[in-house]
This record gives sequence, C-alpha cells and structure tokens, in this order.
Amino acid sequence: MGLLTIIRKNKFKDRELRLLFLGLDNSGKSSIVRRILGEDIAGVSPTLGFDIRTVVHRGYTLNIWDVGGQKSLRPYWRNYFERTDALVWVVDSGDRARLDDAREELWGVLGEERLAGASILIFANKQDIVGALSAEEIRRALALDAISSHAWRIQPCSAATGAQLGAGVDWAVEDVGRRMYFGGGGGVAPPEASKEAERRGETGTA
Ligand SMILES: Nc1nc2c(ncn2[C@@H]2O[C@H](COP(=O)(O)OP(=O)(O)O)[C@@H](O)[C@H]2O)c(=O)[nH]1
Ligand SMILES: [Mg+2]
Repeated sequence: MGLLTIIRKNKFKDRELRLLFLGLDNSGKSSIVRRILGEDIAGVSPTLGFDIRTVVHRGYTLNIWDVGGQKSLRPYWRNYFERTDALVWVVDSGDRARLDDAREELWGVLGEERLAGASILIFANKQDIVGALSAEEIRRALALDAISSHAWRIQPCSAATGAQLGAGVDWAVEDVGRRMYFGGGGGVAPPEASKEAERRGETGTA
C-alpha cells in the first residue's frame, strides 16, 4: 500500500474528503458550491483565484476547492490536484459553443498523474435552461465512455433550482468510500456500510 493510499484511508476514516471543482469559467461551479452550502446563489461573481469551503454532508466533512476556470487561470489548476479524492467537473449544458473546449480541458486533467485514483463526477449543470443538452448528449460530446482510468458518473443538475446536486455529491462520497474499502487493506467501511452500522447502533467505521 502506498503512502498516499494510507493518507487517503486515514482521511476517510476521519470522514474527511477533498473535492476539487473544475470546469470552464461560467459553468456554474461557484453556484453549485453555494447551493451545497445552503447559500443564496444570486450575485455570484467570477472566481478570480480559488475558494475553499467546508461543509458537512451526511456525516462527512467535505473540503471543497472551487478554482477559477478562465483560460488564463487554467495553467494553475495543477496546483490543486494533490490529495484530491474526487474531481467534480462542471459543464454548462447550454453552452454548445464551448463543448469542444470543455472536452479538451477535461481530458487534459484526466491525464494528470496526481489525480490518479480520484473519482470523477461530471455535473451537467444548467438543466433548467430551455434547449440545454441532456446528460446523454454531454456524455457523448465529452467522450466520457472512453474514460477507463477513473470511476466516473455524469449527473444532470441545476444550481438554479438545486435539482440533483445532492445525488451527485452522494455518489462521489460513496465512490471514494468504495475505493478505500475494496482497494485493498480494508478497515474502512464505505458510507453505506457506515450507515448500516449506525442503524445497528455502532458508531464510526466498521
Ligand atoms: N440558468 C442557470 N444559470 C446558472 C446555473 N448555475 C449557474 N448559473 C449562472 O451562470 C453564471 C456563472 O455561474 P458561476 O457559479 O459564477 O460559474 P463558475 O465560473 O463556474 O464558478 C452565473 O450567472 C450563474 O447565475 C444553473 O443551473 N442554471
Ligand atoms: Mg466561480
């Protein structure tokens, strides 16, 4: 077991996860983060550096890194890869013109060694927009089926309405847990098993 794996397992035992939000500028990353934190999303302005927010979600402390996606800021993304448990890639489902750009940037990031082992959640955001591309269309446009290096999932959602954000985050937390648990070494229960243990009156990890 590598050192990184041990660090990750310990973090998961402490129920603490690091989520890195990336995607093109204006895709809705900061709005999604605000929604997850239960904040008002009106008046959100472009992220010029990065924001770190912490929220407790189903008993897990999520350290959320929200990084600016403007073209000039993308070279700095690599500074945030280390120790990421899940990469949350946000797509503006109404922005057909920049889908190719989104695909290229995503695939650039997927090749990063320091993200090996991270779960990949793709949020097909802005589903409330009339004419928005469906998750299925985005899945094809971003060539997601070709991802073999990571566990991934695409989740249609809307930061404007809050729809389906929780389902996406639930998957990310569960997938990170599954990997810790079944990835060898054992000793750390995945979220579902933890919940089961809680129901039985046992606390913490099984
Ligand atoms: N219609 C709609 N607009 C959204 C949604 N999410 C974000 N926006 C808008 O998209 C713009 C960019 O959002 P922001 O969160 O700053 O994107 P970021 O650059 O990726 O952090 C803002 O005007 C948001 O109000 C959504 O789900 N639906
Ligand atoms: Mg932002």
